Amino acid sequence: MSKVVNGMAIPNMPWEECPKGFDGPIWRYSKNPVIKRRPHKEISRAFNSAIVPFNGEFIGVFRGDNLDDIPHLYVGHSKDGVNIEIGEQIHFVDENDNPIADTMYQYDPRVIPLEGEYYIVWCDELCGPTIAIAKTKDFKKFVKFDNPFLPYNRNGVLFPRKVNDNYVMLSRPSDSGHTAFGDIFLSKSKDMVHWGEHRVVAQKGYEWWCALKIGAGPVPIELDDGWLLFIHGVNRTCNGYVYSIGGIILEKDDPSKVKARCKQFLLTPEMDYETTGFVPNVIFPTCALVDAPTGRIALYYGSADTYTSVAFTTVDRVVDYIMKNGR
Ligand code: BMA
Repeated sequence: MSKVVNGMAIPNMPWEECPKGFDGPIWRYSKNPVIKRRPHKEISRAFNSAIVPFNGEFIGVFRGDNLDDIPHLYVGHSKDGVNIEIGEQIHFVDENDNPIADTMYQYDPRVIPLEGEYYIVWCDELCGPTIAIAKTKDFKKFVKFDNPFLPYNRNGVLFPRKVNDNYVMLSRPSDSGHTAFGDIFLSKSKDMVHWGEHRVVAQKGYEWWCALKIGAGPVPIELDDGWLLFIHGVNRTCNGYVYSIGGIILEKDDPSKVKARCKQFLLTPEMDYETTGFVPNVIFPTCALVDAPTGRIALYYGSADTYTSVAFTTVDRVVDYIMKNGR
């Protein structure tokens, strides 16, 4: 049995028991999707987003695709984690409080609680897509730093603590378009500014569901015996890309090493809100709330690049599934 360490109790996080007779590793929320089309007057679709517990409720950073299809970041609030109200667009300042001009687009934010603050890592425009980083204490003022990586790169995910005295970031180097390749890399930094010691963590698979590319999903979940990382994996069909959700366990003291990697997907597009929408057949995990005492997980994922959806599992159930079906 794996135990969550360094986690917190989130007794009010969304939860539904596993449906009777269901034997898969992850089950969907019965009221999906939790964010439907047109959630805000400026936004046609909100998805691939992240929330965290905050003052007894939940707050997050949301990707909102505007009425011209271009994505920007918005703050969102929720009392219960599923009824989510999207508020103001985020504009960044530098460390001296000077406004920074909005880049052309921003998307797929992760929110990482780290050393008493919240880091936001997302895909930003810098002569093409690459990873950007900012931090906030209150979700009102967001201080942006220099981009940690050169273009092109996406799916930056910070670990929630230093490992062996280094900040650690996963990323997925890419091209400027709908990248037809993708592997997960790990980079280290002493100061959150200079990143190096790059390592390949996991490459696209032999398995067809993740044969084209894989990328990190939510912030890795620290266990007593490793790190649980949900990923996206992409299959290229004659009718376009299909994005599923997979799982990997990384070594506790050296998370550039894979302990087990699930050969099968954990969840694949099946429901109408996953197979139909702006980009059909996409489920894309970007956030996991974990209640440390019970090991319950609420996994947030974008569906069909149109909606935000939630699925549930427990640490024991999903780790057991990954180990049994691992390579
Ligand atoms: C990826 C990213 C995601 C998106 C996915 C499917 O490359 O751009 O934002 O959900 O494609 O369209």
